[in-house]
Amino acid sequence: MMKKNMTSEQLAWKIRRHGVEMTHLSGGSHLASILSVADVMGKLYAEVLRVDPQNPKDENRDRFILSKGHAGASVYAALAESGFFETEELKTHYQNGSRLSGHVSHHVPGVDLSTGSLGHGLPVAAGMAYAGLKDHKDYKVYVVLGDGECDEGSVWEAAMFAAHNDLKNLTAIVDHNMMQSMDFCEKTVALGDFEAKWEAFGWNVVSINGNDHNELDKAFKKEFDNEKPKVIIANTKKGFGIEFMEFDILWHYRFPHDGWEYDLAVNELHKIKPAGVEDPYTPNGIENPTPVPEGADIYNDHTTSATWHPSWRE
Ligand SMILES: Cc1ncc(C[n+]2csc(CCOP(=O)(O)OP(=O)(O)O)c2C)c(N)n1
Ligand SMILES: [Mg+2]
Repeated sequence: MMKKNMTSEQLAWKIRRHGVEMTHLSGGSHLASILSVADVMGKLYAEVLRVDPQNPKDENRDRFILSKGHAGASVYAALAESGFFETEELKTHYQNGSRLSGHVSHHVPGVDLSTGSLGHGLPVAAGMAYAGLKDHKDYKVYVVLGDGECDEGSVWEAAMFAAHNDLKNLTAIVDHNMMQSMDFCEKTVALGDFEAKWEAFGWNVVSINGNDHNELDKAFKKEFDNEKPKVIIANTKKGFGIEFMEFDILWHYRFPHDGWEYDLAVNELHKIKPAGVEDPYTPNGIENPTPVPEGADIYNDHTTSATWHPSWRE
């Protein structure tokens, strides 16, 4: 298996397309979470992480943890497209007997930690970074968290530990899509001034549009003149790339059903397909898509509270 050379935009698109297919085939969930983090994952696997599909356990590899493990399809797709295993296997995701379990499994080549129970990725990443410094290794540790996940106390305990121990080799990326599983973060346990909180915990903070590859590029490259860990606040849209899913909480759990949901999802992705990428499932999109039935509540907001909306932040 060879690593396919792709730009981060091309890889991000592939992650989105695999994510639609994997959730569609399995009846699996969290598609909106996969879509919001696809650009971060594309950037990491196309350009940032020093990992080798021929030697997934290389002692000197960069470590990566997808702490928001419910978006497991995004890391499986990134690994398959990077040559860690065949992309054909992605179709088994969430099925009985598949090693590509719904949440992330460390039995899959290239995965450093099983995740899905939120709040554990940063503590483990901090431990890996601490060990790396103690052992005089030059690997780096990257961890992706959800913003709702940051309601977990263990995140802030690890944040203090990382700053106290000057873990400069640690980068956390928060997929700040303003939503969690049932509602907006603001309406669940508000994060307050999020950037200021990380700063107060002793971290270097970069806040960017996390669906913009140029901004991601600058954020990953940005150096600070101190020994502190770095957090990239990636301001994203939950469901980004498929308009009828954007900022609609329904698509945290719902999968694209047969018929118009799947057809429209695929065709929406085809509208933003970068040049030079092939769709492995429906090369030309869906040619005769099922029409959206009359009365479908397609653009309605399904959020439990309707008094605040993330689009207001702009
Ligand atoms: C410890 C724990 N509690 C609850 C859940 C159930 N759960 C799965 S996804 C989710 C919402 C996570 O929101 P966020 O971290 O913002 O991720 P997003 O899907 O928005 O990227 C919750 C509560 C879980 N996986 N782990
Ligand atoms: Mg979120």
